[in-house]
Amino acid sequence: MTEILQKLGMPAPASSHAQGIDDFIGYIHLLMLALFIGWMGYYVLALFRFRKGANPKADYTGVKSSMSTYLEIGVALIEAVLLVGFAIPLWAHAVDEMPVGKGDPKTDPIELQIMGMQFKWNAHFAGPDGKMGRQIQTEASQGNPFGIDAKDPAAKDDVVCVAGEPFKLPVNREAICRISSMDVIHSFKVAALRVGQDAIPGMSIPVHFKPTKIGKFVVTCAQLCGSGHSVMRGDFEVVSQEDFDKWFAEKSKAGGGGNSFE
Ligand SMILES: [Cu+2]
Repeated sequence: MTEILQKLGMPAPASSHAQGIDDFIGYIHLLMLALFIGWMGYYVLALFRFRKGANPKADYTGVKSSMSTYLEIGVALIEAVLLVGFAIPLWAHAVDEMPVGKGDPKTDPIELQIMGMQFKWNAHFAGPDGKMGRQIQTEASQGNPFGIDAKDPAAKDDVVCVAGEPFKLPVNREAICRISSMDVIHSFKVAALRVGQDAIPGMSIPVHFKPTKIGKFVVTCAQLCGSGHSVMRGDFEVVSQEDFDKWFAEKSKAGGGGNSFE
């Protein structure tokens, strides 16, 4: 399935769950194909069976048994059980189960905030102290979309990438992105990772994934958000843990969060 999807323009899967999503898309299409063939067969059968030649006089009474009603109710009940009993709980489980670290800063999930704004994506990591600087909503601006309080000591070492500056993520390590928006509704979309989540002002919605391929990727916006929607992008790079550590240390020392906004 992945090969067919790639021929149709889908980028090669680059996260641990991407293959599962591709397989899922494949199964849905196979199911739709089976339904299509089944219904088309039924349609042709109906055309043949109720043709004018075999039925010169129309029958206005129609079906008398209640069988079809019971069948319809049965199908609706089975679908309701599948949806409410299985699909929704399983999906909620998959989405809500955040990866938990074991206390090792090298292998624990890396957490960051992602902020959409017209028309850019911004990223904010806690610095080496593991603490994100205080954020004041009313202080948020184009240059400081996270509203980081420069006076807070915890903000001094934060790593912040704004105004289109690319950010980095370590390969083969869980990432938890808390997605938000500064203005209108955007949607965080990374096709190669098979990740998508709406960015809603006033909400912080977590998504988690594990990138498995080193390379350059693009966050696009999947929610029409204004005149610059089509050019709204956020570049990021998935790199080895060593390269990530080097970049992170440099960015943090350069005075990420706090200093640049004083
Ligand atoms: Cu947008």
